[in-house]
Amino acid sequence: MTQRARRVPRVPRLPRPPSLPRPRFRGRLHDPRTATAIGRWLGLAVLVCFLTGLTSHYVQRPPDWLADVLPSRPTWGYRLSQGLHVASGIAAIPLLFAKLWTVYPRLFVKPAIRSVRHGLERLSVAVLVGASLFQLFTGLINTAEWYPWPFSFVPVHFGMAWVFLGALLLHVAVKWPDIRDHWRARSAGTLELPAEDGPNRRSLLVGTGLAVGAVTVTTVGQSLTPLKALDLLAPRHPDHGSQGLPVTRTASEAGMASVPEESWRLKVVGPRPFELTLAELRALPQVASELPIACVEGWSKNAHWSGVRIGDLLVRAGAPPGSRVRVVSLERRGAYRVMEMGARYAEDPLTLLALRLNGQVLSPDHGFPARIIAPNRPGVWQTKWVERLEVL
Ligand SMILES: Nc1nc2c(c(=O)[nH]1)N[C@H]1C(S)=C(S)[C@@H](COP(=O)(O)O)O[C@H]1N2
Ligand SMILES: [Mo]
Repeated sequence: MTQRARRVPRVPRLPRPPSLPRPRFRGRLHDPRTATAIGRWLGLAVLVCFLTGLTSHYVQRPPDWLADVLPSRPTWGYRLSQGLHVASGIAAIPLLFAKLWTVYPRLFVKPAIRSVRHGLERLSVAVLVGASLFQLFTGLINTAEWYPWPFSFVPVHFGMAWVFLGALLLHVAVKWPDIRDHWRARSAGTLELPAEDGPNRRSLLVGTGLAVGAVTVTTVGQSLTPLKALDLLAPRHPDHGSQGLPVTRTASEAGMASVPEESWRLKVVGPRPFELTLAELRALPQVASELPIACVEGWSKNAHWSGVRIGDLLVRAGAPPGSRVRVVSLERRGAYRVMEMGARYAEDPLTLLALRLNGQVLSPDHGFPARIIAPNRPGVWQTKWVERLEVL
C-alpha cells in the first residue's frame, strides 16, 4: 500500500521537437571583406539616392524661406538630380541583394543575443534592412505609378528615408572597425585572401557588377535620352507619347479631353486683373524655349515649347517685382491642380505659358489650351490645362 501511494504519477512525456537543422555555411564569401567591398558601392548608391531624394523633396515642397531662392538654372538641374535618384535607386537593388546574401548567415548566429549592445546592434540592422527594402521597393513601383498600399507614397517614402539614414549611420559606426581594417589592409597591400577564394570572390563581385550594369543600361535611357534605344525595362520610353513626348496623366484621365477653345479664358488675377482669349494670347509676342519635362517618376525629355512669357503676363497684371505666382488648372481634382512658383522661376525669361509643343498646338494630353513650362522644375509642377494665374 505505502509503496504504491508514494509512487509519482507518470506524466506522459511530450515528444521533443526535432532540433531544426541549422544551415551550414561552407563558402567563404560570407565574410566581412566581401560585405565591406559590396557595402561601399551600396553605400555610394544610397548616398546619391538619399541626397537627390532630399533635393527633389525640397524643390517640390519648399518651406516658405526657400521658395523664392530656389534657382531656375541650370535648366537641366532637376532632370539630372531626379535621373540620378531613380538610377541610383535601381542600381542599389542588386547591390542590396548581393550584400544581404553575403551577410545572411548572421541571421543564425548562436546565441542570438549575446548582450544588450549586441541585441541593439541586431535590432538596428533589422531596421536598416527593413527600411532599405521598403524604400527600394516602394520607389521602384512608384516609377510604374503603382500604389498597392493604403498610405500616401510621398510622405511615407520621405519619412522612411530618415529612418533609413539613422539606421545606416548607426550601422556604419558599429562596423567601423571592420571597415577600417579592410581599408588599412588594402592600402598596405596586405589584404590577403586564401588562394582558392580569389576566383570565387572575383566572380561574385563581377556578377554583381554585371547585374548593376544590366538594370542600369536597360532603364537609364528613360532620362538619359542618348541611351533611349536601350530603354527596354523602364515603364516609359522617351519617344512614346503624343507629339514625341511621354504623358504621365492623360487628358481623359484628368477629364480634360475636350476643353472648348471658344469659351476658354485665361484669367490673370493681380493688382490689374485681366482676361485673355486663346486668340488674344496667340497674338501676344511668342517666345520659344527648349526645356525638359523631368517627371519625378523617372522619365525625362527635352522639347521645344513656345508661348507667352509668364513674366510678361505678371507685369501686365501689375505684379511687383519678386512676386510669386499661383497657377490653377481647369482640372476639377488631382494633386497637381494648383501649383505655386517662387519668384526666380516666375521671372525667368524661359518660363512660359506654353501654347505649342514641338511645332504644333498642344495636344489635349500635353495641356491644351495652355500649360506651364519652367526651367529646373519637377514635372509635377509643369501644370497642364491652365485656367488662372494669381499674383501672390
Ligand atoms: N493639371 C495637371 N498638370 C500636370 C499633371 C496633372 O496631373 N495635372 N501632371 C504633371 C506631371 S506628373 C508631369 S510629369 C507633367 C507631364 O507633362 P506631359 O504629360 O505634357 O508630358 O505634367 C504635369 N502637369
Ligand atoms: Mo510626373
